[in-house]
Order: sequence, then C-alpha cells, then structure tokens
Amino acid sequence: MPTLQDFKGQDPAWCPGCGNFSILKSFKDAMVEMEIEPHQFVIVSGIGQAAKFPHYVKCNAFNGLHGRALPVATGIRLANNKLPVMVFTGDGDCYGEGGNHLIHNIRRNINVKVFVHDNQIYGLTKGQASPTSMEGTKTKNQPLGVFSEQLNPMAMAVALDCSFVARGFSGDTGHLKEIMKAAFHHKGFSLVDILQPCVSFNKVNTYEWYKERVYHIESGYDPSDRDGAFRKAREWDDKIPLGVIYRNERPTLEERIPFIRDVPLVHHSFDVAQMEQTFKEFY
Ligand SMILES: Cc1ncc(C[n+]2csc(CCOP(=O)(O)OP(=O)(O)O)c2C)c(N)n1
Ligand code: SF4
Ligand SMILES: [Mg+2]
Repeated sequence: MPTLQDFKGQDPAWCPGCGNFSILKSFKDAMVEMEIEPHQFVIVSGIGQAAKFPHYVKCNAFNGLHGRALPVATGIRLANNKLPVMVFTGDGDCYGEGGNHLIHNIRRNINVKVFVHDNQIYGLTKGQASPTSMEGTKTKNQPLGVFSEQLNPMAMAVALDCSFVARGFSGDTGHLKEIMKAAFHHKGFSLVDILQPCVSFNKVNTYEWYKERVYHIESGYDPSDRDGAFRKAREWDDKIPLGVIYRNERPTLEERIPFIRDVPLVHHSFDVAQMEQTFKEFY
C-alpha cells in the first residue's frame, strides 16, 4: 500500500500561502486512499505555476509547452489506453493557450483527467489577466481593468457535453480530494476546475472572497440532467457551486478505435518486414 512519502517529489518553489499547496496535498491523499502507486499513472503539464505540479510528485511525467499538455496526453492514451493519464494545468494554460485542444478533446471524449488550478490570473508571468479574470479586474497590464468578459469553463464544458464536469476549491482539501477520486474513477474526459487563490498577484479573488461564496452542491442534485447542470454551471457571482456539476456515460475515443479497443498499441506485435513493405509503397 502506498504512503504519502512515496509521492514526494522536489520541494515546491511556490509562494508561501499559495493555493497550489493544498491541491498537491489533496492529490497525494487521493492517490494514497485509492492505493495507486507512483508508477501506475502519468501526469502531463504545460507551462505555468500549476504546470510545475509533476515536478513536486514522484511519478511518470511529461512537462511540455504552454497550452500543449492535452496533445501529449492524447498521444500517451492512444499508445497505452490502460495507463491513467492526468493533466495538471492553469487557467491560462488550459483555457487560453490550450483552449483549442480543450474543446476538441472534450468532443472526442478521450479518457484523460484535467485538473485546472484556476487562480484567475497568469501567475508565473507575474499577474496578467487570464480568460477567467473577471471583467474590470485591474492588473499591471490592464490598468483600466479587463475589457473582455470572463470565460465560464464549467458552462462551456456542459455545453460541449463533457463527460465529467466538476469544481473544487483549494481551501476545502477534503472535498477536493473526493472530487479528484471521482474524476479518476470516471470513464471519459473529466474537467475539474479548482479555485486556487494566487496570494501574490490576484488581490481580488482571495481565500476570503471564495469562502464567502462557495457552497457544496445540495444532496439530491442530479448531475445527469444536462439542462439543470447548465443552470448550475452558470452560478457564479454570489454563490459558487462546488462538486460534480455534470456527468454522462458515453463511449470514449479509445473505445471507438477498433485496433486499440481490446489491446493497447504498445502491446501490438511489430513486424519490421511488413513496415518496410508499407514504406516502399510511399517511395
Ligand atoms: C506560447 C506561450 N505563450 C506565453 C508564454 C509565457 N507564459 C508562461 S507561463 C504564462 C502564464 C501561465 O498562466 P496559467 O496557465 O494561468 O498558470 P499559473 O502560473 O497562473 O499557474 C505565460 C503567459 C509561454 N511560455 N508560451
Ligand atoms: S505567483 Fe501566485 S500562483 Fe504562483 S506560486 Fe505565487 S501565489 Fe502561487
Ligand atoms: Mg493561472
């Protein structure tokens, strides 16, 4: 049985008080409780404070380019669809630079779990507005306030019929751990938006700001009702719902590709002579 010590990676270089620490704790607690060993999964990330996550966990990891975690995660899943693949990403990385990949992988329903550290700011590059920054937020780059409307990633995901849509809060680690476990066990593309205070550059969406607004989605809520989920996903200003907003069961991309459905590509036999013959056809 794994212990927390088994997941120890490098010492985090995040600012003291950053919400990322609680996400790291929730994740390690979830892995220990699910009895998953460090070698049994892969974490993929892009660039940003959030994307440093796999450095701080002992595991298989690929730290790629800004916004490009999902193409790598897709490649890994297509090569070995028995291997759990998770992406840890930021709001800029996932919803900005990587927004195109997010849309199309939700549509394909590849079985990858995406955890977004949503601090509503570009943290690593010292505080520019991100797609989830609220309209009017003043930053050094946007001294008159953000002119664009805020992206609602939960409503977007429900609109795209994303297989699993949930929100957690780094100030509520026990609840976040349960959301992470539910996402891990769900079959299909899973998007978990995690409210994560950036204590250095986001002076608006602080721990207090979130605590005044977040609430756990009431028991009896039906996450399979897409219309109800869309209404729930649109809640934001005074009341911000935490929990599983939407869930559906539908075939994954991996299940729809006949030659990897039963046997992962890595376990297929490889015939060099046949490959050479195929290449010759293109000469
Ligand atoms: C294509 C590209 N654009 C911009 C950058 C510069 N850049 C690096 S990190 C970053 C912001 C990351 O923000 P986010 O994904 O929200 O992560 P956070 O640091 O807030 O966790 C930016 C703009 C880059 N490295 N590559
Ligand atoms: S800049 Fe913000 S997101 Fe980055 S480590 Fe510091 S507090 Fe965390
Ligand atoms: Mg960010």
